[in-house]
Amino acid sequence: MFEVGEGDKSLQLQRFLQFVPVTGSRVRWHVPVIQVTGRLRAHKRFSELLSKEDRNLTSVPMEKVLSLPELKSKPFRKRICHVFSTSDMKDGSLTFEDFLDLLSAFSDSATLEIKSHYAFCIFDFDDDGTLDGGDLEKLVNCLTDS
Ligand SMILES: [Ca+2]
Repeated sequence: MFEVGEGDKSLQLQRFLQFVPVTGSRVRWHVPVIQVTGRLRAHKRFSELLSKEDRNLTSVPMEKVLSLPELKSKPFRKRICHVFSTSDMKDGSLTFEDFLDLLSAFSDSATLEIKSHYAFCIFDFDDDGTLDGGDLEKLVNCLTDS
């Protein structure tokens, strides 16, 4: 599917994006595609993920995010949390802004560039900026749940 240079078995983001038909002139990774009413609904859902004693927390633990019906059947759900999380603890927890980014990227309004960017990030399991054999192996393991 992807051609890489001789001896180069990795695929970098720019090369990955060459396979994606690009429309529009500017790529904005954090496009606020969710409008005000959507943000209010998103905040309500975000708040519902926090229990009463957790309401003072600014981020939702990954385990709670994984309970969302939209993520339950996704094989990459934990990886998705890690990609969108800005937590310094690298624990996959999401702030409300992280949560908005996640919802924006998976919304119908997100551009192909945004979806492609995050797809690359999700598949780049070791966060080294390239897709290689190790990433492909983990991807297959996620799909086969092994
Ligand atoms: Ca990688």
